[in-house]
Amino acid sequence: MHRYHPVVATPLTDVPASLGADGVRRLYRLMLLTRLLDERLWIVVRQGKAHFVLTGRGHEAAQCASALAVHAGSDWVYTYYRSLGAAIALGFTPYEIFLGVLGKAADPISGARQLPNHFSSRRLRTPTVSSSVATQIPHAVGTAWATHLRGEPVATLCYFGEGATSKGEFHEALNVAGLHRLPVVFFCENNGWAISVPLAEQVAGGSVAARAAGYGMPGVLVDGLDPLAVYQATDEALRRARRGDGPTLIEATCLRLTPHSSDDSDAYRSDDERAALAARDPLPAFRDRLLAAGLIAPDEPERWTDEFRASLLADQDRADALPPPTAERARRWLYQEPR
Ligand SMILES: Cc1ncc(C[n+]2csc(CCOP(=O)(O)OP(=O)(O)O)c2C)c(N)n1
Repeated sequence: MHRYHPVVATPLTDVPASLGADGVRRLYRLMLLTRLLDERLWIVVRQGKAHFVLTGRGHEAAQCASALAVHAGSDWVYTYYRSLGAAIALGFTPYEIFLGVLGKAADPISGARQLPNHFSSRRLRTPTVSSSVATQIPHAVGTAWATHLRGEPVATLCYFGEGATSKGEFHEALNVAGLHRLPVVFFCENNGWAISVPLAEQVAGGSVAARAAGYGMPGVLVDGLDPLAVYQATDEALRRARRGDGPTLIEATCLRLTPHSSDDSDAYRSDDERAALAARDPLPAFRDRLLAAGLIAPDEPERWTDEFRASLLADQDRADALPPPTAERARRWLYQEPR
């Protein structure tokens, strides 16, 4: 018994050619997997198995769709702590993410030395990032400058929130990128909140995209709840960068459907505000759009949900069975080793 029975399928007219129908199905599956992993990670914290988690619920459309436009393993990507969906779409596995969240020695990102979800991988060309807000932005510009000097036809994509655009690093980095027409795409996920500080108290002028004009680059405002629009905008900006036409600043409007982190009470938002956000959740909206277009079958969302839930539980158990790092490792790489 399924709830969805589209009678007449209406074709989607805005599927980007480079994504295609298969790409659209893949995008929905990635968003769904990200959401189910996200929910699982918060349960793991409530179970007392992990001390902290920070996810991107409500950002899945912006994150998964933009990451699908990356040439993974060739382009460079700087994520931030909220980039769970981008990480999954780039090729990090849920098992790897459980290893970090559960603080296991086998965590491939940092051996559990960093906070969870500070994604890095040599294979995926995602350099390590700091928890310090906005520090990845000048790093991304440095990477773009290096690839530019070497004449490599690759782009660098850099993710951050709108709160990060108040930091000096953002302005310095965009100035250098604009000045030298570097192959970098700045991707701002604007969820309206920097922890408890609303956009109106954080971003002078009220628009992130408009700031691009001051740095001599295009600023693109995109609906971050519409995965196809996000894919199109990011794909175009990355192509521009790869062919040597310079940087772009994209502002994708998103929703933060959870507290800032598992350590945040969310007390500064009312129940009514949270309910209004939940009603605009991008995941069921995209599902219904694809069902109506006949791009996914009526039974697929539920079937995929069951499959993903089972595989995530198996991943969690497999990761949970492994040991934590040894105490001796805590100081390694911090001080010079005794000779
Ligand atoms: C330099 C610095 N200042 C403050 C913090 C504490 N902090 C962590 S996340 C965050 C909010 C950032 O908001 P935003 O950039 O909008 O991203 P979001 O978390 O909303 O995705 C702050 C203030 C920090 N990590 N680093």
